[in-house]
Amino acid sequence: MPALPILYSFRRCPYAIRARLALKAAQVPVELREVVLRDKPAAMLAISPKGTVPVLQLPDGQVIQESLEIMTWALGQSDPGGWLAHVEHQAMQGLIATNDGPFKALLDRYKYPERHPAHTATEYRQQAIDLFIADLDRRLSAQAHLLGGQTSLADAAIVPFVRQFAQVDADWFASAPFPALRRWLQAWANSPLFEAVMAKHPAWRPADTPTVF
Ligand SMILES: N[C@@H](CCC(=O)N[C@@H](CS)C(=O)NCC(=O)O)C(=O)O
Repeated sequence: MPALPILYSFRRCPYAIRARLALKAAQVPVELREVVLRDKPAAMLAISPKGTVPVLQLPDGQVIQESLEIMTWALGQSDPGGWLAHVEHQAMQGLIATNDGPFKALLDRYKYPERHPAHTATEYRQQAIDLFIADLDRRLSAQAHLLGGQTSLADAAIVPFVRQFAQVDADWFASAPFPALRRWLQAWANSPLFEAVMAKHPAWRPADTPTVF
């Protein structure tokens, strides 16, 4: 059997989730190595000293250490769902940049307000709504996916972060005034693709038999 790419991953990390979504959607098999963040494997740090997951090591030795680059690499191999087709690349990059930059910063503050005492959790949540969440809901009221009638890279890249936002206070989110966003999140979370990428795997140890994902 030819060597597979190796993915260092952490189940709950939103960046790793989106990388796994793209790899699964592209039907690119990889060897999955589940990482414990407080005890990262030496083999991972040797190829990616910055120490974040996900990291993808290709059989030719090339190392991809940014989740979005892993997504575009995977979809460049095969893109049966057309996630890179029919989308305005500038609009897609803009949405993902807002997600990864200011929205992620507010999400961390909303999750851990005690580390950021300048505002309360409710204030950080409102800032996240004003910045991003209300806009996503508006988009999804008019169309099934963030950039139109078809799933795109933007949906997959952003959904793990919206899921975290929803989980901070699930009771509040269940009746918050964002029904279209709630529907979109539910559809993703209940999809076989999402369920497949959220399967649990024990932490990887070098002597283990490879787990093919
Ligand atoms: N820009 C990176 C961010 C990845 C990232 O920050 N991952 C977190 C986990 S969600 C991480 O590995 N943090 C290092 C640590 O917690 O030690 C990417 O898109 O891949």
